[in-house]
Amino acid sequence: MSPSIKLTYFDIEGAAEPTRLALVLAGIDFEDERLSFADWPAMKPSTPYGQVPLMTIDGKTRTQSNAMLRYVGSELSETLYPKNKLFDIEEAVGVVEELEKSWMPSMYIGFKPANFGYSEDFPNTDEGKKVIAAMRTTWVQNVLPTHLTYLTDLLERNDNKWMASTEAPTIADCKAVVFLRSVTKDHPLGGPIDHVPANCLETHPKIVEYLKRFCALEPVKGRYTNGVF
Ligand SMILES: N[C@@H](CCC(=O)N[C@@H](CS)C(=O)NCC(=O)O)C(=O)O
Repeated sequence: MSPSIKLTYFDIEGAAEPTRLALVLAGIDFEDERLSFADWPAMKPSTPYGQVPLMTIDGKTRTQSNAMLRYVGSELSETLYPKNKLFDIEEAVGVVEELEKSWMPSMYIGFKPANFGYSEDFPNTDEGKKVIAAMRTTWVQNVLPTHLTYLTDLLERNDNKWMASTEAPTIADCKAVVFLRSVTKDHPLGGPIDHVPANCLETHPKIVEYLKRFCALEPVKGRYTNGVF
């Protein structure tokens, strides 16, 4: 019997969406609890690390989105994280995580400027606007294409199917799709991502086809109403 699962996160895709996708692909019923940003400050101190997502499994609350994703993949599915494909899957996960890492500074300079030694108001200043534009434009033009080529190589190695050498999508695809969607749709915290055009993946048509293929999977079809995929 499947365990009783509640996944608690904000009403955005973000860090919980790979696990939500894994649960959906595995056909597991779960409670998809969505917090409002307004409710979060009151709840934050009661969470183990001051963060979400939280996953409550048969009444026990766990943290860390990657742990949740691997738990669902290995314990609740035959195909999302099969042991005999562990290396292929983890290699693909690593390639996706490098892409995520490359984007973080350009993203957070606009949302959390204090983490980079700037004032909270920095994004609204002339200098801030210039720096953010330069960082994001450089990422789109010079950094993203290299990573998209790496992801295309992974797909080509697997007959243009999935990121790891498997017949069915894996946890690597759950992560890849969520990230790729995140740069091609409006950002939940504040409209379109300035300087990142929604068509920024079109330099790599195999990636575009891949996203469409994933989003057309029966359990995923119709899930997304925003964004280009
Ligand atoms: N390592 C954690 C990171 C989770 C995380 O960064 N959560 C953010 C949202 S994506 C959060 O809770 N932010 C609210 C806060 O820190 O107050 C995981 O992967 O689960």
